[in-house]
Amino acid sequence: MEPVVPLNEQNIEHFKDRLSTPTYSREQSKTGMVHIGVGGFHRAHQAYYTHLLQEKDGASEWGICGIGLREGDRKMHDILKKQDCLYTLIEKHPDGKIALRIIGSITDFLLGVDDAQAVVNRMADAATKIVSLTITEGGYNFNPSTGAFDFENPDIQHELKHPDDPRTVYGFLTAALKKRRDDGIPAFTVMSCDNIEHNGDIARKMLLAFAMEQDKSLASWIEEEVCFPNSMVDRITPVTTPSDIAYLRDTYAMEDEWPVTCEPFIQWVIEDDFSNGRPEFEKVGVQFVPDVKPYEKMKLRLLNAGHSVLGILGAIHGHPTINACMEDATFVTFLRAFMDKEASPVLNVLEGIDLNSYKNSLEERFANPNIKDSVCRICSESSAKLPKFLIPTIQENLSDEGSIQYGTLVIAAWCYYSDKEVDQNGQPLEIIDVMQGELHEAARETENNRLAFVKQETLFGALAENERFTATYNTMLQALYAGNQVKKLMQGLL
Ligand code: CS2
Repeated sequence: MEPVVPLNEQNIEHFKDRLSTPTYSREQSKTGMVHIGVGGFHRAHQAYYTHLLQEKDGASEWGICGIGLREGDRKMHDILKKQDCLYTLIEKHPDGKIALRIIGSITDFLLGVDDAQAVVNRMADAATKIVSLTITEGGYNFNPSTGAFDFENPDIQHELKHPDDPRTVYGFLTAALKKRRDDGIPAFTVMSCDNIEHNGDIARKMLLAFAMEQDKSLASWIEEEVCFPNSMVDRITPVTTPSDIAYLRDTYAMEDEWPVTCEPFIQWVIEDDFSNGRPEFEKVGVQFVPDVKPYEKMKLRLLNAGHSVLGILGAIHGHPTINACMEDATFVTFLRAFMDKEASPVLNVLEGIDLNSYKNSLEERFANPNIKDSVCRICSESSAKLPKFLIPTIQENLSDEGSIQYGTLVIAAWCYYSDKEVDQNGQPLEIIDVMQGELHEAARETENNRLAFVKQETLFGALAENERFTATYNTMLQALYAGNQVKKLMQGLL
């Protein structure tokens, strides 16, 4: 058997003949972008687009330095550092075809928990033109129902008292921007790549709220100098599994400890609003538009909400993956009914976009049998996702006299899921949610107080006060708690 060779810069020559390896000089790469939150999605999306651009024209000033701010980022840091920041992107097509690329656009990785000053210095370096973020919906530190910055967060409290010891993204951004201002270096752009409507506006609002408390003159400088483009980002990136690692080992005799898998589809629509220059991403298919909001809303309310609909209902039914849900006709019809009758009516129609083909393409993407995106990944952090993806659709339909039954069944199922923590076959559910303790407590109250779960105002706003909602919700909840199969309830609505 051929010996297994670890992936790193020195061994890249070895893989050149069988795999697509970077054709640009990584040594000449300067760090033009610093990225906070290097997970699968960043590596399949922005780092991939940057790699394509570097393949095309060198683009050597736009290398990426990854940053991890949490202890949980250490594993990714250690593996990537060991591999000279190289990793394999495994693109899985529905017909079984696999496209492999070794991505070289990330050139360094720093951990804020180990050396906060090194992170601040890198962000404050004149070569850094953009600080980009995938810190997840929960990372923005705002109250989902009021939208206000959460000053109660102990790390935020700490940073306000000790600006030299940053912990959260806000502490790091302000420390670095202050240093740039004091050193006479132009501001960088803060480019949010998270699934939040108006992600740039939210990043701006939160950073300014924090900076105002910390240093008013710095806040004014940020207000004047820093651009925060809104963007819509899209590529389904399931969690890497041991079989992905084994596949590279067995087929290519390569040891990549953390490859990334993704679907072939990719999209990035972004506002052309940068403080200090930007890569020419349009050369590799990124769309620059004056206003991204309608695109963001369409994606969040159809793709992400659609995922949550399948994920939550699929989880309690016992489907392990999104593609398993799409092999079940009831789920397919239910998803389409939700998209057509509840999500689409409250969207602004985009000129030049055919909503029907967009929904058809979502169905195809969700059905990709090789992606095997677990319902566990989709349901993870639902407390941060549903208030952005699904609850606004229900609220808007309540105001517009629109249909709410499909969305409401998902909320009732979420309560059941949070309460029981097993599926309807008695199998344990793997629940990942920072709020799971509170969700479980509130859901447990349901036996005595039907509305306890939806009375959590930070998540649901005033939904529990709306009679049409509570009547629909109660009927569904009762049916679920009486032991009816969720699939039966779904069929009853179709
Ligand atoms: C998913 C997203 O976890 C989720 O909520 O809907 O991660 C989704 O796969 C990406 O946004 C696709 O672009």
